[in-house]
This record gives sequence, structure tokens and C-alpha cells, in this order.
Amino acid sequence: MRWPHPILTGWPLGQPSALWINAPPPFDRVERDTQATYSRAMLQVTQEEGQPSSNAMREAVNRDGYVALDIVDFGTPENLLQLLSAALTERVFSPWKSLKPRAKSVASPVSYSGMYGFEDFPMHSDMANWKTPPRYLILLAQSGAKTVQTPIIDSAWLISRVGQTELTRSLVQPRRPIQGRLPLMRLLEPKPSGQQLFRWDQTFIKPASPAGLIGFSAVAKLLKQAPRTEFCLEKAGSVIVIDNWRMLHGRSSVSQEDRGRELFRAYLGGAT
Ligand SMILES: O=C(O)CCC(=O)C(=O)O
Ligand SMILES: [Fe+2]
Repeated sequence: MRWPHPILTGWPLGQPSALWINAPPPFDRVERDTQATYSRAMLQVTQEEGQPSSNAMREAVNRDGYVALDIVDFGTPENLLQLLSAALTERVFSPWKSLKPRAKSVASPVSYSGMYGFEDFPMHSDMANWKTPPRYLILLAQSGAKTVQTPIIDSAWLISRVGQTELTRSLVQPRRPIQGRLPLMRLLEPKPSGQQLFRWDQTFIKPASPAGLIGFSAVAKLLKQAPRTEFCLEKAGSVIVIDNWRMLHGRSSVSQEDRGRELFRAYLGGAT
């Protein structure tokens, strides 16, 4: 076997490409607030002739709620996005957008940077104030940063403590109107497909009923002790794909030396 082992074949442009799927650290070994570097062990993905690596990626996301990849060589970010879209069978909702750390003073006042600047971003799901947030969030390092972490929390841990029923009854609302409306939504929404959607964002949504207040406060309190995985997009080509209906993510503060960090972000799965 060559090393690194190229697990992708049939690259859309027929160009050589390789991609590693990194094994996540065992969850019970991830201590809250640890800065431990992410395990670089490769998942034992054996690429049999003609068998798409998509299965390995889908399995990893279904099991862990996220998958970390190292792009060793790929055509373009657009190719990568098409490949992830095919692997996870969700259409591209929005193409790559560059994200750079910004001071509060130069960012939109209704953005995370406008509110938190270079400080920690609180744990959240993206577009939690939308009725249906996009299913997958993809972060690709264009310019990595060794001291900036992407903490991730599994909502399953929160749901098992607060209660499925309680969270399903917890009504919330956007803090500001979305397209002129303030729809009532649930913190936890069972979907007809059997999937469920957990939304969380203290910055952009607020409780909208007595049960909502109870659920919201319970989650806010538990977040402090929830086990979290600290992932680091440390070098160009580091990628993390996050199930945005299941996992919460954040961003640690950005030190002076890492102000040059640049990520590309894209979403998969229709949002409304
Ligand atoms: O910069 C990052 O690492 C992620 C930022 C983020 O979570 C967001 O803008 O929603
Ligand atoms: Fe985010």
C-alpha cells in the first residue's frame, strides 16, 4: 500500500487526488477543555477496486457526528465540494465563502465577529434561527492556525440529560426577524425521515414559551460541562465536516500570531 493511501478513485476530473479520513479520538478520552492535539491516525479505510470511499465518510459522520479529512491533493475546492455532496447525498446549499478573524469594529454588528471579534465564539449550530438549518457544515483551512480550536459538542449528550420530550416542547424564536417573520421553532425537532434536528444559538435565538425557557436554561447550563472535542484546522487542506443538525461547534479566541487564519466554509443540504 502506498502511503498516504489514496482512498478516492474516479476523481471527477480524472486528476490524481488523495484524501485521508482521520480517526477521531475516543469520546471518553476527550476531556473538557483539553487542548490535546487531534489523533492523526488514519481510519482503516481499504479501498477495494470500484468501492467508493463515500461509504467510509458517511459511516464516520453517522457514527461520530463529524469527520475530519486531510486533503493531500485535490483539483479545486469546487471538486471537493461536489465530492462531499455526492458522498453525503445532500446538495450544495451554498458554495465556499472565505472566513477570516475580524475585529468587532470592522465586522457586521449582526455577525459573530461583530459581536465577539477575536474572542471565543459561543457553541452554536449554524443558521439555528432559520426554520431548517443546513444539514452539513464544512470548514476547509486555506491558511491554518495552530492555536485556534474548533470545539464540538454532541447534542446526544445534552438530549440524554435534559430529555427528549422537554426539548421537543421547548419553543424558541429568532431574536431578530428573518424575512420579516419570527417563527416559533423547537430546540429539538423530530423529522418524518426519523432524523432529528437540534438547534442551538444563544446569540440568535431566544426562548418563546415557559417550556422553552426551561429547556433553554437547562442546555445553557449543561454546555459548560458537556464533553467536547477540540479540533484544530491547523494546516492548509485540513477539513472538518460537521453534522449541523446534531453537533454544536464554536471557535476559540484568535491570538495575534494567528490573525492570518483563513477558512473556507460551505453548507450541504437545503435550508429554509
Ligand atoms: O471561524 C470558525 O472557526 C468558525 C466560525 C463560525 O462558527 C461561524 O462563523 O459560524
Ligand atoms: Fe458557526
